[in-house]
Formats: sequence, structure tokens, C-alpha cells
Amino acid sequence: MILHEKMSAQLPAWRERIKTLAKEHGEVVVDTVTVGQIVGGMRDIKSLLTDVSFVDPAEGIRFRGMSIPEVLKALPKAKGGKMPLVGGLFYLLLIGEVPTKEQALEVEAEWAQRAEVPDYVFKMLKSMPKDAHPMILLNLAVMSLERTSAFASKYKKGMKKDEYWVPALEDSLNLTAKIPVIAAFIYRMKYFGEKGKPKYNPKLDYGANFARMLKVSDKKGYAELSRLYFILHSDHESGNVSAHATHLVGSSLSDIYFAYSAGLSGLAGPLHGLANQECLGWLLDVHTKFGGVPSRDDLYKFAWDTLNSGKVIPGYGHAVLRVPDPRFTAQMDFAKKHFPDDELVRLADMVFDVVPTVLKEQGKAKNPAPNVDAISGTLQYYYGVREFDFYTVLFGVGRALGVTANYIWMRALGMPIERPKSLTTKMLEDAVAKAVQPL
Ligand code: CMX
Repeated sequence: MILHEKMSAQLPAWRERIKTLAKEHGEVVVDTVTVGQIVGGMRDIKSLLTDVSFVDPAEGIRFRGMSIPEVLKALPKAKGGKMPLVGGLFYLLLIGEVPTKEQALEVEAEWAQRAEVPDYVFKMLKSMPKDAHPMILLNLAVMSLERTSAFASKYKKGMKKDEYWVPALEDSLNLTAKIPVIAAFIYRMKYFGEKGKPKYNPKLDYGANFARMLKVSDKKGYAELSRLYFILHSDHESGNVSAHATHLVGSSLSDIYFAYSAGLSGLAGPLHGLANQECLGWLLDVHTKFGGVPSRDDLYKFAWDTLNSGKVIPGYGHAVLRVPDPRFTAQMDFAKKHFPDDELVRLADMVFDVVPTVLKEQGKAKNPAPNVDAISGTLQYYYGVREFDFYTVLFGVGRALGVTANYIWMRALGMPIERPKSLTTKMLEDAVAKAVQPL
């Protein structure tokens, strides 16, 4: 299989580089840690290693060194579309090279072969109470597949450390192949009462399959959006909650089903993946209150009312980024190209104009610019996916690509169990007293 071959060829050199860093330069200081960082969510502490993606605060995400516009341009395109094949993106994340069309299609073919989901998973989902959040359903389905883990069964039998990545890759391909099928089933079951098993069509790519299985009205346009959406949401370096949770759990040699499930649980939080559902809710509140796109002044006041009521404005701000998120820009460009006159798109554009000013005036948010969530729900809404609580599931489908790529590499490089050190409040106070002691 192409991914296996390509990774095998790269591994000896990568392992050597990591070994040299650890053995010969282990004492080199890269960063220092302040009290503020310890009581402030470990913000910006440089302590994670990944080559899959990097977020530059002043520029946004780069996948394997490539910006979003570069990725969208360079990757092989899906048949009949202008957006790249998701299989090509997975190849890029994992191998670090832009694939040929044939190579991207090989990944797509791997997924098509592995997309069958066992019946008991659907049965279990059908037995859940109607009010279960779709993120719970997705998470349960993922956990229920853990029994199929090649990594867990090989580990139990005994496996050499430098072989870990092989079943990790196998599990990751199985998991990423099945997630769109499970997500589509959850959507049709939860909101339309359908019980049938979605069928993955091997003649179609990942994005087109998802659109077809979701059965939204305009399948063609939605296939293009799905490709873009999954690519944009795949990875955002390793410190964000979903990526970090997956990485942390994986470091204990839990298999990818356990690890990704932890990532999904983190993604379900309102400050992370749930923000996309909240953001569209906020836009629609504005739309309903003013009976359409409001005046700039009304929007300005509405934004202040949100802040004054103690809430955050969803879709704005970021822990690392200090500019508008290029993932926001790519989606806004898509909307302006395909449906520029849509009222919600016009409203989202006005929000982009007004909210940063309001946040700057309030002076709290370090970054008043939009993040990925400020627009993603608006696009889904346009294509008829109007069930807000499903939006985080969509994020989860995309995020699976990045966290699995990282998981495979971490096992390939033999990364150890993660174990930072904690201190007590008294220890921090003592450290402060020592630091501020007069000479
Ligand atoms: N609206 C109101 N206040 C905001 C804000 C926003 N959009 N963004 C930041 N702030 C506030 C913070 O709540 C914080 O206030 P306190 O000091 O009272 O606690 C202050 O500004 C400083 O925060 P920060 O350092 O700029 O941002 P953080 O790194 O702490 O948090 C984030 C980042 C994304 C959680 C935050 O900007 C936020 O809550 N945004 C809205 C929710 C959102 O869009 N989340 C999605 C992020 C993308 C993703 O992960 O999916």
C-alpha cells in the first residue's frame, strides 16, 4: 500500500534525526515557562513535536509547510470539481509530499475498501435516547469499533516498538474510512428518523460520498463544500484540545479508537468545536431580531449586548492566531463565489466588519479576528444542513484526518508517554517570592 511504502522509506532518516536530538542535544533550552503560563492554560509553551502542521500566529495554518491557498491549488482535484480530493490531503499530511492524482486516488480506494461499518454499530446507535447529542453518538460508535483494533490485538500478542506504526496506520485507515458513514447515519437517523445503512460508493471520492450519504438537496455543490470543509478542519498543529487530547491518550499506547474518542470529547466543548454551532445560532439571532441583515449600528449594539451579558462572541478570537484565520477566508471565498447574495453570507461579512472593532474596544481578546467557526455553519446552512448540533460532528469527521496522521507518526517515532510535571500553589508562590526578593 502506497502510504505504508512511502512512510517506510522515510522512517530510518526521521528516527535518526529524533535520536540525535534526544541523545546529543537533549539539554538545549528551547523555551522557558512563566507563572502566567502555568496558571494560564499552558498557553504558547513550546513543548510538542509535530511535522504535520504548524500554526504561525501571524499567518495561520500550514500543512506540511504549505498555506491553505497553496494546498487548495496544489492537491489533485476531485472528478468534476475544483476542490481537492480529501485522499490527497491525507497523503500530504502523512507523507509530507503533494501526491499525484493516482496516489491520491489510491488513498481514496483504501477508504472505499474499508468503509463497511458492522451492523451492531447502527443497532447500538438506534437504541440511544432521542435527545442524545450527535457528538455522543459519534463517540459511542467510535468506541464500539475499538474491538476491531489491529494495534490493540498485536500489542497484546507482543509487538516490537518499531512496528507500532504499522497497525496504527491500519486502524487509522479503517477509522477514517468509516467515520463519514457513521456521521451520515447519525444525521439521517437523528433528524429524519431513517434507519437504513448508508452505502459508500467506491466510484465516488470521500467528499462526494459524504454528500450523497447525507442526502442534502444540492449534492453537487455540497460535495465540493465537504471536500473543502474536511481539508480545512483536518489539523491545526498539536496544542489544540482535540489534537492534544488524542495525542495524550495515544501516548499511553491506547489505540486510535480510544485516542480519537478522547479528542472528540474535547472537540465537543463550547470553546472548541461546539463554537461553530453557537456561531451560526448567534448569526440567526441577529437575523431574526432585525428581520434580515441589520444596519451596521444595530449590529454594533447587538455585539456589545452579547459581551455585556457575559457571553463571548462565538467565532472570534483564538488562542494562537493573531490574524483572520485563513480557514475562515477560504470558506468566505467559497461562499462569495458560489452564493454571494445569500443573506446569511452578507450578514457574516458584516459581522466580520463590525465584531473585531467591538472586541478591540472591549480590549480583552488578544485576537479580535474571526476563526474557522465564524463562517463554517453559514455554508452548511446554505446547503440545507440546518441542524446546528450536527456541526461539531462535521468538524470531527475532518479532524480525524489530522489526529490520525499525528498518531501514526508518534508511534512511528517511538514517542514516549506524555507526563508533564505539576506544582502546588504554594510552590508557585515560593517561586515568585524567590524571584522578587530584593537584592
Ligand atoms: N468574545 C468575547 N470575549 C472574548 C472573545 C470573544 N470572541 N475571545 C476572547 N475573549 C476574552 C476571553 O474570554 C478572555 O476573557 P477573560 O480574561 O475575562 O477570561 C480574554 O478575552 C482573553 O482571552 P484570549 O487570551 O484572547 O483568548 P483565549 O486564548 O483565552 O481563548 C478562545 C481563545 C478561542 C477560546 C476565545 O477567543 C473564545 O472564547 N472565542 C469564542 C469561542 C470560539 O470562537 N471558539 C472557537 C475557537 C476555534 C476552535 O478551537 O474551534
